[in-house]
Amino acid sequence: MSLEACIFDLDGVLVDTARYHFLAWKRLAAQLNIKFTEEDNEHLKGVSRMDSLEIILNSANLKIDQKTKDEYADQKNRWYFEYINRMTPDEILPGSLDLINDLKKAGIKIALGSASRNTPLILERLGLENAFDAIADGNIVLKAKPDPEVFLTAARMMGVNPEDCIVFEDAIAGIRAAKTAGMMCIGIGSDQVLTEAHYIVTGLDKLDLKLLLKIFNIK
Ligand code: B16
Ligand code: MG
Repeated sequence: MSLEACIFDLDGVLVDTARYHFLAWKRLAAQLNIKFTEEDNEHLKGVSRMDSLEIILNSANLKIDQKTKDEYADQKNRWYFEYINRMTPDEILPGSLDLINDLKKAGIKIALGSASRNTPLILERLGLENAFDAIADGNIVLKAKPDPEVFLTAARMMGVNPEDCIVFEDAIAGIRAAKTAGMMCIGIGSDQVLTEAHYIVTGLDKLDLKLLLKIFNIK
């Protein structure tokens, strides 16, 4: 491969919004008398809003109609919104800005590839709304991760070949999406969980351009 572009997942890679998703889902689960732990929340990472709700309802064998599901998903999002609407640039995870600037200086394109429909608000709160060459998110993508659509859309928007892209992902579903797209993938998180990634680090602060080139043997 020649490194043309890097695609960043949002929740769990650039910012720790997983905590806010957890608190909002937990509040909804409590209202429905469903037990919901941090471990349960792991299965929702990278998964779309409606699919996340389905997972929670299925865990309690709860069958409800689509209109009620839509109301529950909207309610969860209103609670989530209260958290993200208060975010500040201080919440950008360590190493993110250094890596983004490193890549930009080297002429490598950067994109965002997220399942979240709240991406525009989160980027605005972080001051990153103009940082990316392309943004593919839950507002324009139809098929959720592990479908590769989000990453293929990002590559197409940047005009680069999928095989010349590296994806940074914290979710198993996201790693599968990147690999199905034919891209290289760095897992951000635990090496016990993200075993399918090509390489795993605990955070973007453990990476720089020199190391990326070395990992993938790019001259
Ligand atoms: P929203 P990512 C994903 O974002 C989250 O990991 C996942 O927990 C969430 O359900 C999904 O976005 C949808 O988010 O409700 O804001 O549309 O990791 O793909 O950046
Ligand atoms: Mg994520």
